[in-house]
Amino acid sequence: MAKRSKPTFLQSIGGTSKSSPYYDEEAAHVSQKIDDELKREWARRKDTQRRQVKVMLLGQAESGKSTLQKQFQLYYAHQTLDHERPLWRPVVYFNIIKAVRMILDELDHEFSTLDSDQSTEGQAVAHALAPLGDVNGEISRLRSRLVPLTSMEDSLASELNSGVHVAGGRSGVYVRAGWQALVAPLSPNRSQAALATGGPTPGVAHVTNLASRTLMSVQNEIDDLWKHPAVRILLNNRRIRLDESAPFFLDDIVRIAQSDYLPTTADLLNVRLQTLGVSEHSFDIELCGTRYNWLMYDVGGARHAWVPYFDDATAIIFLAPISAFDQYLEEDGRTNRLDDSLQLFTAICSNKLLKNSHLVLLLNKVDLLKKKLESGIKVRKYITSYGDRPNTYADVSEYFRAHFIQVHRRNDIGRRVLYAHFTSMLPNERLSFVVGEAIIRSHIAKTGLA
Ligand SMILES: Nc1nc2c(ncn2[C@@H]2O[C@H](COP(=O)(O)OP(=O)(O)O)[C@@H](O)[C@H]2O)c(=O)[nH]1
Ligand SMILES: [Mg+2]
Repeated sequence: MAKRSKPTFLQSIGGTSKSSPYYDEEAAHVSQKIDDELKREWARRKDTQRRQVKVMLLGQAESGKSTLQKQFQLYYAHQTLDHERPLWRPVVYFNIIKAVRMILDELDHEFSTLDSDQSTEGQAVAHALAPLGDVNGEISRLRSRLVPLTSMEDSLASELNSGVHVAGGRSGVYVRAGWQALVAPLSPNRSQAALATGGPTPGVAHVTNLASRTLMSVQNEIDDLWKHPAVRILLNNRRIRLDESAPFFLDDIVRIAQSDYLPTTADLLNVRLQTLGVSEHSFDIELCGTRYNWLMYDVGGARHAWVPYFDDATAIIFLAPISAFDQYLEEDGRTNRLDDSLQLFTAICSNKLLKNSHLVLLLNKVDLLKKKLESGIKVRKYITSYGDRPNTYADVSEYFRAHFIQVHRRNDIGRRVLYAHFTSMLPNERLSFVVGEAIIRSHIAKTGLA
């Protein structure tokens, strides 16, 4: 049977046909052109639809969402991160100032309570500190030398917030999504040039430059404090608790205190900054010969509040920091952070609005988990159900993974495959590629493009 050709656009809307007395070559030509245009438009729409991948990052505060987003940016659009580099300078300064202030606060607290602390742990600490001599005097001297630096914490926070006071205060800086544009509305080249000459960076705010100079003048005191035997003892006994990235920056104080300091890639990945609102990042990713446009949403702070806006997300990447088994929420000191992650994951699995999105679970911060277990921290002290299982990385990580898989099996409303990976955001450069590939592959399979 001869194949019937499809009617042209004009024919399909009841226009001229070859058998019609009004048939005219010109009209047929126009009709064909419109047809071709429509076909192209239809193909283009289908193409953008299948090539756009919308990814939502979810997980409790400090789970590693922003770090994962930076890893993607590094891998797929590193020039954009290079442009941002100078803008991260005040954030690194802020991380250092906060760490110094926290050490001093904790020392203060320890010295005022140690005498009356009759617990075995308290006695052990007092015993270890005794041979050090006049610790109190040495720390007081360092404290007064460091006042010019520690007193800048609030003004630097306020500068990062572009003068907007945001609740959270001393526990951290909360910036709004897109803060980079507000901190320094300068072309990156100009600010980099200024950095290279060592002079003040025009356009980069006043407090940042002041912080830079102050840091340079008190770098020895910071180093003395950080290496002080009393601080070491209290850190080892977990009487001083700092942000996880604090040791990384304090170990490198001499490098960071230079006037021409520009944050390195490792600095960008280690720095901690809490964002409010949703930040969107776009990457073009080439995989299997096809270009995909990834829109990645980092949903800071507000947990579930944003979910309804993402019911068309291709994938959700849920980050669970499994190193946090011995930590509690900042806002609620009784909720274990691992329990909180499991609850959050339960809510995401059972959320009807998200049931069509792929689910990727990243059991993150395995490097920290290994370190904690090696240093002798016992899981069963914090998670009683762990019982007498061996306190090794292999057993602990598998135990945690099994819990998340069980939550998924019991609560997943979309009966989805769960892609679960153990990750560490810091050293593993291939991570973003692995996760990206897993999501795109399943996207390809779903849309029938394989
Ligand atoms: N050691 C370690 N630190 C990590 C890892 N992932 C993130 N971090 C650090 O954890 C802190 C919080 O991470 P961030 O991405 O800001 O968390 P968010 O609140 O979920 O956006 C930062 O200081 C990161 O450098 C990891 O896999 N290992
Ligand atoms: Mg974040």
